[in-house]
Amino acid sequence: MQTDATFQDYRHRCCQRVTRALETCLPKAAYSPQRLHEAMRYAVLGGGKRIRPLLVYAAGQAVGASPERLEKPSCAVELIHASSLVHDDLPSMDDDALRRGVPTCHKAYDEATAILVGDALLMLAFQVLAQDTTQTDAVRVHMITSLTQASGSRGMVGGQALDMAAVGQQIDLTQLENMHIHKTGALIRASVHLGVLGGTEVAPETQQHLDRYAKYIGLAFQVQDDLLDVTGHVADTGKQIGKDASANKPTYPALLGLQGTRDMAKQLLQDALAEIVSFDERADPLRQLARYIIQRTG
Ligand code: GRG
Repeated sequence: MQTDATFQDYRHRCCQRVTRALETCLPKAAYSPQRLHEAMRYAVLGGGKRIRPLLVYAAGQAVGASPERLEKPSCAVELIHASSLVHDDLPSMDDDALRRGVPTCHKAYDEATAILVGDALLMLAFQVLAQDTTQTDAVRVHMITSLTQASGSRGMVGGQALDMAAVGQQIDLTQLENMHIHKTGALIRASVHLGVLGGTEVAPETQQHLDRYAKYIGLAFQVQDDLLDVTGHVADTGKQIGKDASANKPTYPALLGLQGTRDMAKQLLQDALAEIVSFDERADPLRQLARYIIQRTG
């Protein structure tokens, strides 16, 4: 079993690796249109936990994929994530002034630039995947399909639509779960899937276990996010404590209470770990990532 220090080291190395790769694939700020390119780099390179790229690497490692084949997919998921954050912060969506402790993209630049940043990052994500020469044509198409499905109206964008429709509404646990499975869970699930696609001849049963692992941690991620919104351990992210609750958004603590929400997070962790119990030590980063997701304080 990997120690905590070993995992922190693994996480740090993966973050560095993906940040370097993102720096390379983003257009240089000196290229025209400079303001747009500068803002794209601002939105992607200004921090973040890089959980989705980490999942690509950890899932890929669990199935024996070479790190070279995981680099571009991990960039692609982070570019989509960054584009969604830029759009999520806009005045017409969550209307946030701070992200990762610094002004949101539309505050640092302007609203029109932020809309274009989100659009351009999304396109870049698919360009990066389409031009990934480390994959076969079939794998490339499979990866692009997986990521478009996870990001579109049947995935993250659809989840955001449900989220907006739920403001001020009484929704039940099933509806809340459905919203988060799409809004947050779909991209997390796709990250694990892309890691698996980086491997060769992965048995269908192994793929199913990893997919269920991803579903559980995707939900656990959001449950922990709701807890952090209430318990206030997000000072270093600059997120306003209690913002979701005060914005009349349905949350797990509102439906289950604090203890009920903590219990749910623990149960989801156990369920995720049970899916990969028979995997060898190459799956240790996946195990540690699942723990990190519900223990994180930011
Ligand atoms: C442009 C593809 C696209 C989508 C637009 C706005 C929108 C539709 C979707 C919003 C999706 C969204 C922001 C979900 C919230 C997910 C979430 C909990 C984000 C925080 O993730 P962390 O904690 O962030 O991993 P860091 O800063 O660490 O990267």
